[in-house]
Amino acid sequence: MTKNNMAREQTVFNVAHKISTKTRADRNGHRGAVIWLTGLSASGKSTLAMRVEQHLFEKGRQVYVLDGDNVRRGLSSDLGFLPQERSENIRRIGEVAALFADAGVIVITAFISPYVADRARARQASGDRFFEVYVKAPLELCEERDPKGLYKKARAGLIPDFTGISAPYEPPLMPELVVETGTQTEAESVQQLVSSIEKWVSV
Ligand code: ADX
Repeated sequence: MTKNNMAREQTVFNVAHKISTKTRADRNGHRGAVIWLTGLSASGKSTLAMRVEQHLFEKGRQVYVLDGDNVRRGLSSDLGFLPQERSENIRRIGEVAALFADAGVIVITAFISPYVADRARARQASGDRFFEVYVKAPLELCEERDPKGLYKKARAGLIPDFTGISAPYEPPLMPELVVETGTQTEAESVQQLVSSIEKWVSV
């Protein structure tokens, strides 16, 4: 333990809220939760997240999407795609998502989050409010979809460390849910997610 860490332990304290988790859940009619979508680029994470957000919002739920591309333009604008930078990106999102869930919100995160260890740390930050969803599509299909033209650029060597091409993706070992976007329609995937989330957040 460094001198700095010791100082922090002795000088930074936990401050208790006066509003309990249960009080927040009772008012919202649902629990807070982190719905952690992980999968390759172009597997459908953002599309699904935004559609599910819309569905839940229309049903009166407190819901918000944290999306990789958006967060990388702000909170994580100082980070690139090296392994340690992705880890830091996911660490930040894991902590921010945990705060959202604590506030009673259903937060849907849409990040590649390629490393098992980083996702495990995000789970730790939220405990039993964390639900991992593997948005699964074969690499060939993602590459064929290539909505942002990034796979093409990665294959041409213009983007280094591209997930699935020149950087690894470690699939979840025991996700709470697998959504097969390669074989289902978008509407089916949305429905599958919405009904699982409704179950997970019920009071
Ligand atoms: S993560 O690995 O740190 O979780 P994140 O989800 O935030 O990644 O960002 C992924 C998005 O950044 C992709 O959808 C793509 O648009 C863009 N991107 C740019 N460079 C890369 C890269 N080298 N690997 C993966 N995605 C990249």
